[in-house]
Amino acid sequence: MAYRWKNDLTAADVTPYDAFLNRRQLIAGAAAGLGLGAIAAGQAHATADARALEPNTWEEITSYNNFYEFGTDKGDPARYAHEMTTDPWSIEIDGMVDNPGTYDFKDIMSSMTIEQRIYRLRCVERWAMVIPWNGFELADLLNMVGVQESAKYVAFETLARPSEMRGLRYNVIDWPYVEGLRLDEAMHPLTIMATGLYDKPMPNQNGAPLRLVVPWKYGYKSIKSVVRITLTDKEPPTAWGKYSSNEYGFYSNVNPNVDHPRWSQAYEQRVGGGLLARRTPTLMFNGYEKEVASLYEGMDLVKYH
Ligand SMILES: Nc1nc2c(c(=O)[nH]1)N[C@H]1C(S)=C(S)[C@@H](COP(=O)(O)O)O[C@H]1N2
Ligand SMILES: [Mo]
Repeated sequence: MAYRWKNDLTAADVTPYDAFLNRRQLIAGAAAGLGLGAIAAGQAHATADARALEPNTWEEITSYNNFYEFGTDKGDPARYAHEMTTDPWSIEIDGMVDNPGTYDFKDIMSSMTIEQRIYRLRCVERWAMVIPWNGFELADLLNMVGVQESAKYVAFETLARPSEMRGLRYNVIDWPYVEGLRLDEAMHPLTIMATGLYDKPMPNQNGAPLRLVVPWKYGYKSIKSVVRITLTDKEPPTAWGKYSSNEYGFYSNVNPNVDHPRWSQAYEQRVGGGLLARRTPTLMFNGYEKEVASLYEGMDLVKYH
């Protein structure tokens, strides 16, 4: 990639104290406006941005998780994921690539540019967070191994080690957990392999040592603890798509206008306390419409949900 992606949620915009103060004032201003029963459209929009920019705490991000390999309770990953060995770790990269092989995680880390990306995460279950990830662009890794002309999709696979993953005793979904992206989605500069959060190595419950993050799609696309990446010309099967294809489509773009068959997706709820925890409208492509809408131009987003 010739350039580095800079969006509205980089550390530079979020961390400085004056920016923080600014957001606080926006929130306070909006709250006052609410009391008077009058929020200008612009002010309401600023409030939504202020809410979106406030990262969740380390505690929230590492104690409320979905990682079914360790159980289906939100607290199970924090309780049991420490049983997973993450060192050594290697990733098999195969299929339609020039340099297939087994790549050591440490070698990958030393050849990639690690940056901080503060992204919204929206689970299909309607809870949402803002997470300061560290990681590298998936495109950089794919360019390193050399994607062949014939490749159209990227398939991903999670570790499946029954001795260290107690959730594998239950056939909730087919193990290993698998996911997939279209090649242009995988190459998009917003798509990262995350290797840490809050500038610390990735906690096991969040998908150590590296997991995919695709911020404009429902959280289940962001597959954890990846051991295999395959370039292919066929749309790859996905763990939740195999479970129920009409509920969990291949694309799974966050979309307030396409409901889950069993619940509305018009609203979401931030994990975490106080004023920020209120129900708020779901954002198209999770707030990344400007960056990714062109990937889906002319596509029927209901049919290809
Ligand atoms: N291997 C694997 N990856 C997974 C999951 C899982 O159960 N197994 N859950 C997904 C879901 S549903 C969500 S919402 C996110 C949650 O990521 P977090 O726990 O880091 O917030 O991880 C996704 N990746
Ligand atoms: Mo999820």
